[in-house]
Amino acid sequence: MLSVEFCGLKLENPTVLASGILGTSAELLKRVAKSGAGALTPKSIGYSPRAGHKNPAVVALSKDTIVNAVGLPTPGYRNMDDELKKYSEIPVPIICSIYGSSPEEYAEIAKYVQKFKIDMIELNISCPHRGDGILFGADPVKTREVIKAVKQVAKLPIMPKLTPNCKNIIEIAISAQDAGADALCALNTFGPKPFPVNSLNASVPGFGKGGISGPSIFEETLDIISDIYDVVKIPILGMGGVMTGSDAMRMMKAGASAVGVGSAVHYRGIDVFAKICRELKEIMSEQNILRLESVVGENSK
Ligand code: RRO
Repeated sequence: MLSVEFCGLKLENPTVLASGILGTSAELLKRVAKSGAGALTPKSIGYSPRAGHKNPAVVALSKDTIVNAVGLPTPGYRNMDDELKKYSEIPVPIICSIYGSSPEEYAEIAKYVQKFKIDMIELNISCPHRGDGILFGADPVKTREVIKAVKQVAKLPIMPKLTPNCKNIIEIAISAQDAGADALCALNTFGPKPFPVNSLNASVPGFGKGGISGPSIFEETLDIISDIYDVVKIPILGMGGVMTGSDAMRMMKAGASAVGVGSAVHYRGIDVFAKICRELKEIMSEQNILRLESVVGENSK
């Protein structure tokens, strides 16, 4: 059985579209649902309209690494009603991702978006290249402040998205849990790293550097998820370089209750969700696994 329960959400399978990959358009998100995703996370919605960084925003650094510096483009949460209304037509759970510049902004957006038919709120405290230096997720105190502010208004489960770009992610994860997070999303992209121009690419992201994703970050992500699983009780949405059913299975065994899929959409197409599910089913039958939920954390340290 591929179905999993994640933080009270019933998912037909554990694959979740990661935020930032396919925008916020309800029509496109409907296609992703039809392509087999168990849940969807639209691009993070911010407080005020913001244009984002110059193009190119997403560049392949090597065959297994993608660099992005999209720059949090958003129409601003008050200008999202048309799309947010249409999310009610999407047949799988929606995890609405939001970001702000202060705990109060997060709380205000969270209060607003939950008027629409969404199922969970992701707090993006971890974009690595906002350009204004704010990285709430690198600081346990600021992480707690954002979560506490949102918790006061939230009727839905809330899930901060953690960053690997911090001194001690275990401290951040515990702080998030203690502040009232219902789940953790781990992880956002690595970096930003300076972007060496090489023979594989002609262009540099418009921002000059960007967050790293793709298969090259998978093993490191797996280790971090396993470390977090060992210290928290709340469920983890694991993501970072998952390409195949085998990767998804390893991530669940490391401690993820559901698995985010992002860069794999670029590598394997929009139907990557169905492909990963088929591969997962094969592995389950080979390994005699009846319920996917039973493997979560099996290989943690
Ligand atoms: O928009 C972006 O450039 C971006 C965001 Br909001 C994020 O959370 N992570 C990322 O790698 N890029």
